[in-house]
Amino acid sequence: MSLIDQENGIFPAVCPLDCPDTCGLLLHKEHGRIVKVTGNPEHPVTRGAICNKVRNMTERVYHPERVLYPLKRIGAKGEGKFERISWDEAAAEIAARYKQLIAEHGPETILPYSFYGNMGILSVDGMDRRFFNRMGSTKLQQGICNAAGNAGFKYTMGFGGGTIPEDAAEAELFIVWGGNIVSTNMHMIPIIEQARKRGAKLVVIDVHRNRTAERADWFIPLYPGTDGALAVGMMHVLFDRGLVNEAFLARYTVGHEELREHVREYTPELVSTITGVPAEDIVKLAMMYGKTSPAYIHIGNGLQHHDNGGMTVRTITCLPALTGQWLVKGGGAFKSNGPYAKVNSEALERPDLRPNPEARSVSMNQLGDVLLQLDPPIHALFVYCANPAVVAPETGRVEQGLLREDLFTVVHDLFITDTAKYADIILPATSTFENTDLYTSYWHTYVQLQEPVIPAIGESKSNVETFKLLAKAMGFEDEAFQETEPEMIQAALQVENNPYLTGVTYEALKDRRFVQLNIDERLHYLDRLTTPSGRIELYSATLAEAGLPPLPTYVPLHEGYDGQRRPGKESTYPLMFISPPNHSFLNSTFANVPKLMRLEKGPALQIHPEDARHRGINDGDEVTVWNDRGSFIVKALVVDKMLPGIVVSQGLWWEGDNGRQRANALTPSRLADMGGGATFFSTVVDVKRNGR
Ligand SMILES: Nc1nc2c(c(=O)[nH]1)N[C@H]1C(S)=C(S)[C@@H](COP(=O)(O)OP(=O)(O)OC[C@H]3O[C@@H](n4cnc5c(=O)[nH]c(N)nc54)[C@H](O)[C@@H]3O)O[C@H]1N2
Ligand SMILES: Nc1nc2c(c(=O)[nH]1)N[C@H]1C(S)=C(S)[C@@H](COP(=O)(O)OP(=O)(O)OC[C@H]3O[C@@H](n4cnc5c(=O)[nH]c(N)nc54)[C@H](O)[C@@H]3O)O[C@H]1N2
Ligand code: SF4
Ligand SMILES: [Mo]
Repeated sequence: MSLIDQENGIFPAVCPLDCPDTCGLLLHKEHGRIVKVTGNPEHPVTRGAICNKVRNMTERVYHPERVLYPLKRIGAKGEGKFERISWDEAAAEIAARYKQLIAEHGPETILPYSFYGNMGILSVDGMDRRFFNRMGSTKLQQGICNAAGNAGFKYTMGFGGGTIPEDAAEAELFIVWGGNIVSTNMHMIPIIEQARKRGAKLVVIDVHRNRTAERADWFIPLYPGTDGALAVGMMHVLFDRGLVNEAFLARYTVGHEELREHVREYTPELVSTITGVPAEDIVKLAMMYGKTSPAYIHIGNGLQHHDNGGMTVRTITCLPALTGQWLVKGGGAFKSNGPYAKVNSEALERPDLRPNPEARSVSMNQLGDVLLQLDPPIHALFVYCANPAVVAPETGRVEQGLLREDLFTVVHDLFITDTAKYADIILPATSTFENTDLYTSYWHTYVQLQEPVIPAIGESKSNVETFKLLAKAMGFEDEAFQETEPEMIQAALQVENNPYLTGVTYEALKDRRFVQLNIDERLHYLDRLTTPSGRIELYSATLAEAGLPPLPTYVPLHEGYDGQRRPGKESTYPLMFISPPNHSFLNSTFANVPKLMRLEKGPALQIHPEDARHRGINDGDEVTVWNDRGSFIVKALVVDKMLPGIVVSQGLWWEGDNGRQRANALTPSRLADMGGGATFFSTVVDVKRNGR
């Protein structure tokens, strides 16, 4: 009997959210309904602990506002008025519009916009890709999350994977750099706490005294976008005090002599004026790093959402090479361990189906510009597993684009999100507990299988089913659109060039639920230095060719200030605005779940007492935050948690009753230095008290 048919019981599941932990879950079913979600104690890494968000997952799955059937717009765009239609009508209308647009303008007039609202590989890198490849749509560069940092890591190391959690457990020093792991990677915390019991230290380097910093042995606040300077300052001290591992440098790196010369100018005194970190603290940090082994660096996502994000991560990634920490179990650095579990994307996405391999591609970070300025224009947008009206930079421009009368927009989601309000057609999506899918983690080393535990709610359909149906309506007859989920999983796991996937099979997943990657020491990152030189590239000729500094370098932000309040060339407002995730939402997911909204108490702006005083702002005042891109209305929290000149608003809220609750109204759509990354945090604003 399938799990769906069992009315009562406890069934295994996988957390589908875009979170490194990829927890094993247990779904408790009574009378055919999930009544409770708990952690699966058998999961080797997450061990039965889950976050409060997902403990409340039933509030999302059975939310009264879930979209239950296809909807067609009857009001004005953005007004949110829809009427029920059937799937047949929806599919017929979408196919007719697409065929007409393709005949008139060619397939590149259609743009898919997706991200990882569900991390299921079949859902977001599977049948959907086949559909848009076969059609020949414009391609989407998905740089919104970690693109700059991952590119930076790879310039240094070649391969993207870093230190795995089991190894990190052995560290004596944990540096959490630009990440808020208490909220965003909670299973790393018990690993650190266990190590602290035997004397290990936790250092947090951040622009904000976040929840993780509150726990640290040492919190080092600094100015946004200046981390690269801090890292080269540390290198200066490491070379200067003879704390580098010469044998490692000679054997595994290129460019150490150039680097030694290059960092001479970055004295602690100079670096202090850039970062705002006292010179003696820079020396202390470098000495601590140089003398403690194993020393682990957790590179967060926050520090790379900047103009210089790629270079910052590339630079930090060089630190373990200076001290030889890449050779020490528990040492090294982590940015994303996703690459270890890289599946067969060609088999899944079928780029061979594409009639136009050279089709243009556009950045998801510039959706506003793409919709308003691209020539030839986009006439149809298909959004799934993403909520760009809230999460994309410059949402004012995104909104303007979505308002275009000649744009045909389809949104596949569980809810009428702020984006879906602008849709011509909304298609209802299943929750992942209603689907079959494959999950890898970008932190730990276990692969997991989800099988449906409850039937699809209402008329909702999974991404796989939806794109199969649309393929049929379009008349795509390729066998790729007939494949079942198990067949797709088998194809995904058959990879010639990824030794880590050896032994990970569909059968093993069915049998054991959690199947570990084949990570043994021989296959660790130092044997996979896939840089052009086959070594760790402290000097990168590839970067030089790309017109970027070949050596680790501090590059000031276009929009921001350094420790001396020297402005970037686009800094026209006085305060730097940082808008990282909050504890109770997952990007904009859960921002419509009342219980979790209440816990977060509404959007807020943390402002330093000095900055508040100049502006006559008191704790609890309603304020407007603004710049040339737009404005954002929030409650002020006057707190001493950042250096003066920095304001912080956590969480991505939906538009709210005043229509102005979106932090991304203020953020820029400029691209970062590498990987087409987003620059959310390289933003300047001003703040005033409302009601005057
Ligand atoms: N609860 C919760 N968990 C999540 C998410 C969520 O929304 N909520 N989102 C998920 C996703 S998609 C991701 S990518 C990860 C992200 O999780 P993390 O890797 O933790 O990254 P962020 O939370 O984006 O940012 C972390 C920190 O970066 C800091 N920061 C900003 N600019 C700078 C800077 O220039 N230098 C330094 N040193 N620090 C800076 C911010 O103050 C913030 O404290 O979390 C995932 N997990
Ligand atoms: N200011 C600021 N902006 C940011 C960030 C920040 O720190 N600050 N973080 C950025 C980062 S790191 C990221 S990753 C992005 C995230 O941006 P998004 O990936 O767009 O994340 P969500 O807002 O969670 O939207 C996901 C949507 O997918 C839907 N969904 C879930 N499962 C399914 C499914 O199976 N099928 C379909 N069709 N839909 C589904 C959900 O209901 C939800 O509406 O946001 C970025 N934006
Ligand atoms: S959001 Fe993260 S911590 Fe919470 S259950 Fe999912 S994977 Fe685990
Ligand atoms: Mo992300």
